[in-house]
Amino acid sequence: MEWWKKSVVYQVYPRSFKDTDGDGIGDIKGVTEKLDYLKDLGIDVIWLSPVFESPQDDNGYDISDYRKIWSTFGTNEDMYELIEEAHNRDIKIVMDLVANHSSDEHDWFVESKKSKDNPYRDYYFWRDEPNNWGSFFSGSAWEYDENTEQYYLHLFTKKQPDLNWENPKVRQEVWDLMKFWMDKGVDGWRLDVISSISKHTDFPDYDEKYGKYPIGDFHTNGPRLHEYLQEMNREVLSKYDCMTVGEAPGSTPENALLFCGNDRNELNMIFTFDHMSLDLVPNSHLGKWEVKDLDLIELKDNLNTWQNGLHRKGWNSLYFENHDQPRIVSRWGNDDKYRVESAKMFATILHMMQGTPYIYQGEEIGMINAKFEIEEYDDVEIRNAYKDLVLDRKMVEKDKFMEAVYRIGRDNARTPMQWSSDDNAGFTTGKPWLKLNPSYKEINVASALNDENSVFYHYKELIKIRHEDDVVTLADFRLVDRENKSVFAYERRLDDKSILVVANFYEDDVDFELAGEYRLDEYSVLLSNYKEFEKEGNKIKLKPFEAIVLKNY
Ligand code: TEU
Repeated sequence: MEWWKKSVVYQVYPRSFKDTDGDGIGDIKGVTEKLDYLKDLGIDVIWLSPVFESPQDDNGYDISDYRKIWSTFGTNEDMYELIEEAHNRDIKIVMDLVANHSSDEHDWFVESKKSKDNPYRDYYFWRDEPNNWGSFFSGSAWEYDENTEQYYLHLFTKKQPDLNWENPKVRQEVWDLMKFWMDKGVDGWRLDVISSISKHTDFPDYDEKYGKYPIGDFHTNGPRLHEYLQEMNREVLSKYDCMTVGEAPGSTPENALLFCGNDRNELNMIFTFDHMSLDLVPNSHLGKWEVKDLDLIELKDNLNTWQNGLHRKGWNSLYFENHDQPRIVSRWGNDDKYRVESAKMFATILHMMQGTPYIYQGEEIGMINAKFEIEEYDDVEIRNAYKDLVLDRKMVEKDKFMEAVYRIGRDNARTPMQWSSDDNAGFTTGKPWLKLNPSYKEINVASALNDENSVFYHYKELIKIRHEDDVVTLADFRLVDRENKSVFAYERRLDDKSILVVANFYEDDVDFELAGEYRLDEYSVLLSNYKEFEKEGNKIKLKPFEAIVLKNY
């Protein structure tokens, strides 16, 4: 079995992970310093958000030199040391390939914008007139260049010009930079916005009914996407024992199999956005900044569709958090009285499903969302949306917009990692680049390690079960009692072996009657987030956010 099918991945956002030189920004030496902590947790792979040279317009997702480590994060030698030290602990390193676009300060773009006949001109998309496509970060996806009197495409900020993958020279540049790092020992890639690398080169306008600067189907899953990925696999990936996960906004289980189907020779798995969009109002004129309550049955149906859509045909990634998503206990759980129970509940329902689980830094100690003044946020997505929607176009009141930022803003995940209750949570001896979440006094690694009932040890146990039990890896998935509005229950079955996961998704006690086909007395407790559970015959009396893993073998 491929190693990444038994692995648990931990995502490090280096800027916020650990600062060792006192400049208030995390660095690569800080990751190396914490390898033993991650080994103790039991993770197998570290996915490192971008650490390459960058002007940091989008915190490193705007790369100006793909072969050089950003000096504030350290040196290439620091990166080689991290790779070696991780490998010494049987931990693999996956880097973040941001090749849908580069920085506008990359040499390629500096050359490209010099003249229409520059050899690098068609490394990017230049047109005489823009179409009506929107940027994910507000405004038009086209920026006018006075010097050559043309517009260039940028699906993100204007400092992130989209690379033209139609140009075989661009693809060769990407293959070469991937091989550069894999020859240094990097074990794979998370591929940023990979579903956008193929453009509809006729650049059709969206229908005007979608308003100003729409973002829709033309932004993803372009005509040559899978041709490019099959070429990437032939030219690079097939030559290494590596793991790949593509960030694929706009994916459904059907087209996910085009990326990661067993016979596709493209990627190993993708990140879908489906389940993490269920509390966003679809096609809102405010984009992602209009939130609604989550419907548990919608979540269960969505996860069920992905579990059964890919099972035995491809492979699922499993996540609730990353550097673009808020803290799940604040978003869908209870980050106050039942923070620990709800954090453990989300971990349980995610990690017992089929696929490779991803833990985002701080998720393993149940970190929560922050509430800052608008001026205290760093994220370019938040800042641009505030200017566009609140100040310029006055499409939403500031208070309502800020409620959405508190709920789903990306900076919720980017506040510095909380290592201890010491100054700056032990993250830095300097001035942190982003305000800390004041919760660090109570929520931190040091207190978690000293508390056998902490969220940390629950994650550690889930990881241990996954490593030791092939049923978790190979079994099928079926929802149990789909119609139940409070309980998320499912079965993993492999031959006559059965794991039952039963989770109360809310804070009210609820009785859960197992259907007759399941005889509770044939099951024993594999893991629970409470000391013991109450049962009467085939009925379980679930406490707030109680999550139980039962097995019959
Ligand atoms: O995100 C791609 C993406 O789809 C964005 O819309 C992102 O999901 C959005 O900001 C969430 O609201 C990737 C990276 O994960 C993100 O950090 C970068 O900002 C973006 O690409 C550009 O590189």
